[in-house]
Amino acid sequence: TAEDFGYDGSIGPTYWGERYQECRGKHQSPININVLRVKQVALPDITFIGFNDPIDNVHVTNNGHTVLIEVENEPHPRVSGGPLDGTYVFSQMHFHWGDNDTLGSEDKINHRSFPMELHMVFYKEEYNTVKEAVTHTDGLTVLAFFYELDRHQHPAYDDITSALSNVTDPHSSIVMNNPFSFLNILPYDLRRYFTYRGSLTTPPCSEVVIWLDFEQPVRLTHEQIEVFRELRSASGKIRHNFRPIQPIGDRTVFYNID
Ligand code: SG5
Ligand code: ZN
Repeated sequence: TAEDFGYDGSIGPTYWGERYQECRGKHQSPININVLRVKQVALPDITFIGFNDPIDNVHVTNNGHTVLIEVENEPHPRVSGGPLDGTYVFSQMHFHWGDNDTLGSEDKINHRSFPMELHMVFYKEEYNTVKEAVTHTDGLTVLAFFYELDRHQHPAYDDITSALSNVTDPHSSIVMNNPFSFLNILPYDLRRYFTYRGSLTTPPCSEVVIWLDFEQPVRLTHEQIEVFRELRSASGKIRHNFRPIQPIGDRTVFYNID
């Protein structure tokens, strides 16, 4: 649960496996993606359902490990197609970042880190709940988006950063003032992505995630990313919350370009 793992010292990633057996598994996330070793494929188009709709009652929560964005109203956005069999329902999104702009992403590409990464977590509709979904190897899909630095502010992120300044304390939560649309915060190109089978990147590290890592980063200013680094946990600022890369083992990463 929430307070028994962290990113430093005796509760850091090196020790997760002592309490959570699955964190020692052979199909863990994150990984480094070596672009020379990926298998190029032309997968069916991904269908993004409800990503364009303005959503009211979006909750932003500092849970002491990251900031979670959740939607209250039904129906939740959905995703299908690509490598996915069936439809996956939005659960929550959250971010991983680093102490400075040279690190912070979880997956890496050719050993390159990005300053921040967004995870949109979806559970397979036929499993009805996240709790049930995490007991199936195809239970979750996470859409992952990298960030890179730009000199120009990304206006769609202003609503998020102003929400963040109201949840700097751990276990604080607010409802966003303005309607929020998923597509507005994503990169333009959603056709090029890497996909592989992996795990949750936090305990319990369940190996139930179909990862989709979109190639085109979202561009933010240093100042916009700095707002995330002001968020606090019970023991001070959340300076970093990314897990180190794990062995790829016998897995193949696929690269969709079509
Ligand atoms: C997130 O990472 C959230 C989890 C999420 C994991 O950071 O974890 C925390 O913030 C620690 C408490 O989301 C929740 O706990 C929802 C309340 O776990 C899940 O989404 C489980 C289904 C791991 O997600 S990740 O692999 O995409 N990084
Ligand atoms: Zn995550």
